[in-house]
Amino acid sequence: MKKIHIVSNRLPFSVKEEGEKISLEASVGGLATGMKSIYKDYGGTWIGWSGIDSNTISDSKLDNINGLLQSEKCAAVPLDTQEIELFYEGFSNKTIWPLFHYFAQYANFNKNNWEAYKAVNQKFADAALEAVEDGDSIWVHDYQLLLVPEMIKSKKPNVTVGFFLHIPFPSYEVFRILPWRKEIIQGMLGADLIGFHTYDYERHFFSCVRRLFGYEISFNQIHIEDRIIIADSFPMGIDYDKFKDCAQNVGLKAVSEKSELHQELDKYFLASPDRKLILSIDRLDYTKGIPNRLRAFARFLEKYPEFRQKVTLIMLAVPSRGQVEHYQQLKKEVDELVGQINGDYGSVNYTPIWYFYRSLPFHNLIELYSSCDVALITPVRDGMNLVAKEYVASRTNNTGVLILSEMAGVAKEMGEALIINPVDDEEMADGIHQALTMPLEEQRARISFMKERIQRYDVFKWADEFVKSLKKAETIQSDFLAKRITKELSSKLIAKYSDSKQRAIFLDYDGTLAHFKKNPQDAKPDEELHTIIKKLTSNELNTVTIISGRDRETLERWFKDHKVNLICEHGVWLKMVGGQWEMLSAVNNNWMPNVRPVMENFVDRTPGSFIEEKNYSLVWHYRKSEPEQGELRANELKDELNTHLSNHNLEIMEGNKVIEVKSGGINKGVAALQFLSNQSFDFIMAIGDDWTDEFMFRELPEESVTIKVGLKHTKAAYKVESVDAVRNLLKQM
Ligand code: GDG
Repeated sequence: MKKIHIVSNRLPFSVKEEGEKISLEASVGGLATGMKSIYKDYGGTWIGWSGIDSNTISDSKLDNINGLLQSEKCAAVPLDTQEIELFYEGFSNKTIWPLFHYFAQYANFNKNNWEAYKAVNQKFADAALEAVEDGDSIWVHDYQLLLVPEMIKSKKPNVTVGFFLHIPFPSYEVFRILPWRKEIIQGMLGADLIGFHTYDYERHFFSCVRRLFGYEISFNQIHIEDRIIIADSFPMGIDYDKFKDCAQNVGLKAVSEKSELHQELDKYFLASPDRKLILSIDRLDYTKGIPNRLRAFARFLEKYPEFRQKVTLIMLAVPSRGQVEHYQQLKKEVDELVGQINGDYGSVNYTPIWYFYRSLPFHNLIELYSSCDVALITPVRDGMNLVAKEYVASRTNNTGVLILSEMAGVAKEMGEALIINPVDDEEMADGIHQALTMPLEEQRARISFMKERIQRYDVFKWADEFVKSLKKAETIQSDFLAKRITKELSSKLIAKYSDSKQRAIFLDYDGTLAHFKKNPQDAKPDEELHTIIKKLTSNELNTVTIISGRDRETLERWFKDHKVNLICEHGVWLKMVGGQWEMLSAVNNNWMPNVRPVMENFVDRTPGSFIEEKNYSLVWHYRKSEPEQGELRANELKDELNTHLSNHNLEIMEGNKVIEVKSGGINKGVAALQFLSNQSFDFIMAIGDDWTDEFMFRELPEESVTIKVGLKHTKAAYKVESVDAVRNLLKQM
């Protein structure tokens, strides 16, 4: 079986030094847990930094560490003091982190840091390239390694690369600020599959790809020259059972077995039965909204004085990135705010905020989750936020209330939480009040609903789903390559052409013979195209037909000097060489009962959209839908109609925010067949680039040479990349 390798900034082990003795300690973080099964089942190597500064450790110790890591199937990427400063603390944490979390004012754009980021990404890529073999897959993680996918792909195109971003992907308006924005997107596009926590991050990414590179995106597939890249959302889960089981054990412990913290918590409740605890846990990071949370808590105590003496906020702030200036400022601000609130509202036997600036052991975390009545999780930006899911998983009796910021990715999944705006003190203060007064029944209903989902979609499922999609991406890519016209294939087609005596050649115009132009009237034939058509039509064995959606007048004007037949308006009109325009049509409505349910399904899945029924057509309107979702669904609908309703000779028209399905068997396929019906040909070729040409590819006899321009899924037998490739092929005929 082919292997799957993992690349992440940190390895899933940290190195412990006790005097001369060195050992490894396995990480229990979400990523390490999620990857465990993947890493074991697929027997790959985990590539990453060990956390050791290679400048400050002796060579013999480093060898020792590397040996230990190797036995755990890890390959360490050594980083020295300067690399840590410029690549990690610098570009990763002072540029990408703030910018991607919408703290553009904190982002610094230092060229040296960027150069170091590139160089260190190359180091990671080189280490990965050493581990992989052709046909293997690699899963690269997070914002520190955005350039790695391309660095791997360019050297080993046969390796399937997945990339997952654990933080938000910002809107184009923010992303565009980055001087190296194009390089970053290009780096990510080296992957075959790009994963995000939410659909919003995915659509921001698509928007950046469209705006910066103009690549075509259909569904969730990005089409670049000779590759297809899939982007999708995979909301990361937690090890649900681990949290549930530990919380159950905590609940069963005898007093003597309880930790000191747990005994303190018990004492607090014993002092008065109507006492309540609110929990706040995060790394001390400016994205987590800690000062806002503190201010809102103060506002709560001010607005609802009856809760003073009764409600305590336990705030665990885990030290993080202490070398970076903005984190030092934040620490100062939080220290001051805690002091101020405790000073304002505290008394001899009441401390409003219990503040811990440290990391606690796992069992303490569970004790906090299971003891606190409310979890207050209010980041100003957060890719996902696993603490919210951990709190819910640990509520064994289903009580408790989760207050959640709408800016955290997790809010998309946990609609049953109290969702608040993290900068709105008033709303948060009222949210706290609502949480503390919420009836138990309502608490249970909300928590059990959320539990169901996080139990089902846990971290193992998340990893599995990503790997499944990675395999699908591999198949899509190889399907695409299988149909591509290579040099050898092109010679075979030319030989087939030369051996034939009666040839019918159907050529679509826009996107096939001519490049698209902003103004359609500017796409008229150039000299090269005139020469190609002249040569093709001068061969009397050839019957050449331009078959297009264009109107009669335009086609007639452009091709008046050529001996070509014209079929226009998607098959409504035909004009033979030297003849008059004639209409090809036949109308019926018997397809409508089949199409309506398909459209209704899209109405259900796309808020704001609706169906209009006309005499001979059904129209799906999506102007009022969320714009990017509407576009995405429109593409899906077209594909579904093309795939499932091919027997009906339907004409599917894409208008301005509408998809219209017309009756009547008017399409390029019917027109081409009608054209062929009175004549016999021993070589039929059709070339086209869009979905209207799919009718032609489907209707023409099986032995026809049908060629799709572009990489999209097609009924055609072959594909070519571009208009230029079409012209090159025709020139050889
Ligand atoms: C990034 C993204 C995304 C916290 N304090 C202690 C402790 N923790 C554990 C929690 C939780 C984890 O740390 C924190 O995870 P989050 O998801 O909340 O946040 P980030 O660290 O910022 O993670 C984030 C995540 O990546 C995954 O993709 O959700 O949006 O920013 O698991 O339990 N663990 C222990 N002691 C503590 O004091 N043992």
